[in-house]
Amino acid sequence: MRIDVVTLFPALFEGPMTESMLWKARDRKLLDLRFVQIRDFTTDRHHTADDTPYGGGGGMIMKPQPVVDAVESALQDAAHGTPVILMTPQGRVFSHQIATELAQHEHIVLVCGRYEGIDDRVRQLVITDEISIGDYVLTGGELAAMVVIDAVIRHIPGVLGAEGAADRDSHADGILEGPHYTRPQVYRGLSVPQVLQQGNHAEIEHWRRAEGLRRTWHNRPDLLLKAPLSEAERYLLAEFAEEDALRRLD
Ligand code: 21W
Repeated sequence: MRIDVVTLFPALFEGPMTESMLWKARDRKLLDLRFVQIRDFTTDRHHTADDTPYGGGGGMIMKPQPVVDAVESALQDAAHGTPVILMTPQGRVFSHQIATELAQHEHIVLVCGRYEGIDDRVRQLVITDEISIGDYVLTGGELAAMVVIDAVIRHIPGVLGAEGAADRDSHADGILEGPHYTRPQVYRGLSVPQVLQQGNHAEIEHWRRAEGLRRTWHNRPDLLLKAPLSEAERYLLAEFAEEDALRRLD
């Protein structure tokens, strides 16, 4: 898979993109990650990439021409339908599903904004998708692009090693994962649950699903509206609700 990142700050990617999984993916030629420096496409002698906003309001806005030219250089020889994604707080919120969807493409382009934003004609002319990574304010699109790259490349066949399949991930089936343990058997007085030590795989699977459901109930009840649950699982949820109700009576 090829990913082009269009940015004023390619150096921000150096640390994260040369470590661990990302690096292995690049090393094994599964990921062709490139950076396009927007400033290289400015035409004045000061290499100006931003300007003041029409209508006032303060802050600076990225000029359209250097960004559009940078995107078009990333798209040279690109297949029709190559996603050109603007990282923006106004985008649809990134998710596991969007990550798997993007991983199906042979090539994607990520455009990172800085300052107060990018002249909207960039969006109108070359952008096909807009993605936010959540409802909080960052200083630019670069960290958000790194989050997207990390989540997407896990779905390229061959990138994940012994850690296992991306379709077993938390979020893949709409409920959270349960707790994990390794040795020692007792740490600061806390024991590994009996069921994990006994090695009955059916019971272990059942326990993991139940604990995952418990975490989902407590931390992400919003996920339960969409999760496909069995009769037995809905019964477990009713038990968690009852436990909570009883605790409130204490
Ligand atoms: C954030 C630029 C907010 C402009 C009041 C006065 C890309 C992002 C970004 C940014 C504003 C993503 C303001 C989640 C994010 C990104 C930079 C609006 C701020 N408020 N996902 N000025 N959050 N952020 N103006 O911030 O480019 S994806």
